[in-house]
Amino acid sequence: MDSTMQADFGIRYEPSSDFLHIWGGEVTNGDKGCGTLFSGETLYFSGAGAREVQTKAFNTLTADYIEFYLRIGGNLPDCSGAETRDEGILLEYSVNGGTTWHLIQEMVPSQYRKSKFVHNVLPQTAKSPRTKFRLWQVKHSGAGRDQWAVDEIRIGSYERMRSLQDNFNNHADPVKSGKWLTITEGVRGKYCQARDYTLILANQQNDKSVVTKDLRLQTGDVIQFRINVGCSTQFRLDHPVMLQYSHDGGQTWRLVHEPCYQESDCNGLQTEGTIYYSGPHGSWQNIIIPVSETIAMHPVIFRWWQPGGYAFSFALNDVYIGPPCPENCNRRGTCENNRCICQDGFTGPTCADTSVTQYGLFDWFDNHHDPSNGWRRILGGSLGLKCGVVDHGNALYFSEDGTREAVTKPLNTTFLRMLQFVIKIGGNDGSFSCTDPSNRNEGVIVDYSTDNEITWNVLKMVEPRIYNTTKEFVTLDLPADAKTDHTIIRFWQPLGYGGLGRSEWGIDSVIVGVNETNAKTFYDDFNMMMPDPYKWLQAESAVARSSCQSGGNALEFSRDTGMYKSSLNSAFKVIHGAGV
Ligand SMILES: [Ca+2]
Ligand SMILES: [Ca+2]
Ligand SMILES: [Ca+2]
Ligand SMILES: [Ca+2]
Repeated sequence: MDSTMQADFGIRYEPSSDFLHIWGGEVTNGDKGCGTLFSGETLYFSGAGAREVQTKAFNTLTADYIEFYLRIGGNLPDCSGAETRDEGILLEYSVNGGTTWHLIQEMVPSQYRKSKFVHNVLPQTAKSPRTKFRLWQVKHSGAGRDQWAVDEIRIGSYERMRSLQDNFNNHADPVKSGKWLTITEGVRGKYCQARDYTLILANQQNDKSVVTKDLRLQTGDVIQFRINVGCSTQFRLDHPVMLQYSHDGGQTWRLVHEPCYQESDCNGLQTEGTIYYSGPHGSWQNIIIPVSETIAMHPVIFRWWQPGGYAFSFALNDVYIGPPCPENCNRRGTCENNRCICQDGFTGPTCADTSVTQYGLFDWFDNHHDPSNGWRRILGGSLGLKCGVVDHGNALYFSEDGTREAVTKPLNTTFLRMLQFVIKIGGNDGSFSCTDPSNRNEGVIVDYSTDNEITWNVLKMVEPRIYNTTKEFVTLDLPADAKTDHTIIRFWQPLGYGGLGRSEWGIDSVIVGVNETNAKTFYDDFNMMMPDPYKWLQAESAVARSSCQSGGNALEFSRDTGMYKSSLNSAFKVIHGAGV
C-alpha cells in the first residue's frame, strides 16, 4: 500500500495509479479550462453531473499532510461562476472504504479565484492503514458552469532532513533523487557551458519553481548552490530568480534575505537580498548564505522561484543545505558529505587561496583608460568624465542599468591602515549630465569581505547629498578584522526598490594603503610607475596621485582648502606639517 502520492497530471502521469475515480473531470492542458495552476496540465471539472475525484486507499500512518493547488471559477471563458458558498469544494477522508466521510477543509469559491496552494496537516483520525481522500463540489449550475480545477495533489510526510545535497548528476528525472518536494518540469542537462549536469528550468508557460523537502536547520548552517539566470550578460530587472523559505509547508513564502538599504533598519546587513538577476547571475555563480536564527526556528522548506513564461529560464547546480563545510570551502568549491570539492586551481580541506595577494590598491583610473588590475570585477561602470572630474582626470563612473559595483581582488591589508577615495554622487554643471539623487537609497555602500564575498561588513555608507552634489573626500580607518591577506573591498549602489531611476556617481583616487608599521621610516623610491602602498604614508584628508605634469615621479596632495604640488621631500614635510 502506497503511503505517498504526487499527482502532477503531466503527460507522463497516469491518473489511475492514484485515483479510484474521476467524475465530471478530465486532464486538461494549462491553456484551457481554468489555466495553469502549478505547472503544465491540470485536472479540470466542468461536467454535467457529479464532480468528484477520489483517491485509492493510502497507508497514512506515517503521512503528515495532503496538499494541492485549487482554483474555482474566476472569469476565464471556461472557468467562471461558482457564485455561492455551496458551489465550493470539500476535502474529505474516509477510513472505512468510503462508507462514511469526514471533512478536512471546506474551500469557499470566493477565496480561490486564482490558483491557490492548500496545505493540510492530516488530523490524527485520518491516519490509518487504509485512508481514502476525495475532493468534490457540493453543487453546481450545470455543464460548463461553475468550473474548477486541481493540480499537484500530494500526500506526504515531513522528513525534517538535517541536510540536503544534490549535484543533479545521478538521476535523469531530478525529482527521483528524493530531495525535492516538487520541481516544475525540471530537466537535467548542461546549461550555459556547465561542465556537468545541472537542473534546468526552461520552456514553461507557468512560473518555475524548485521546492525542497522540509529541513530542520540550525543557526549557522548554510544554503549553498550554483545558479545561472538566463545565460546572459544583459541585466534584466524583471523575471529574476528568488530564493524563498516557508515555515507553513508552502502556503506563504518570504525571501531568505529581503533587499535592505540605507533607509531601513537592516541590522547592519546592507544587501540586495536573495534575488538573482540575469546579467550578474547570467554566468555561473557560487552562492553561500548562512542560515539565520529566524529561518532555523522552525522546520523549513525552500524554493527557487522565477515568475514568467517561456522567455525566461534558469538552472541550478551543486545544491547543499546543512551544516557548513570548513570555511564554507571559501566559496571556491562545493560541499559534499561535509567535505570540500574544490574548483580547479584550488586544493586543501578549505579550498584556500594560497596565491600571494597584492599589497593594497592604488587606482587613479587615469592609466590607459583601463582600471588597474586590482579589481576583480566592475559592473555597470567605466572610465570617463560623465560625472565630471571627481578628483583628477578620469574617474570610474557608474551610469548603466542594473548592478553597479566595483569589487577588488583579495588584497593584502595586514599592515595597512586606511581606505581613501574621492566620490561624487550626481551633479550637473551644464557640460555633462550626471543624474542627481532624489532619495537616500541612491547612496553608495562601501563594505569589505574577508571570506571571499560570503559575508560583508559595512565600512561606510556614502549618503547622497541631495542639495549639494559636490565631491566628497573619504578617509576610513580599516578596522582590525578587515586586516587580512585576502580582504576584498567593494563599492556598490543598491538597485533600489522597484527599479526606479538612480543617481549616477563616480569614484576616483582609490587608495587602500598607508603602512602602519613603517611610519617612522617612510620610504618609497618611486622607480615604479605606481607608488607602493605598502610603504605609503599619508595625511588624513590628503589624496595622493601620480601627476601627468610631473611625469609620474611626483606626488600631489590636494586638500579641500588648497593644493600642494611637491616632490617627495616636500610632500613628506607637508605630512609632518600636518602633525602626523
Ligand atoms: Ca500539473
Ligand atoms: Ca453557479
Ligand atoms: Ca552537477
Ligand atoms: Ca582620476
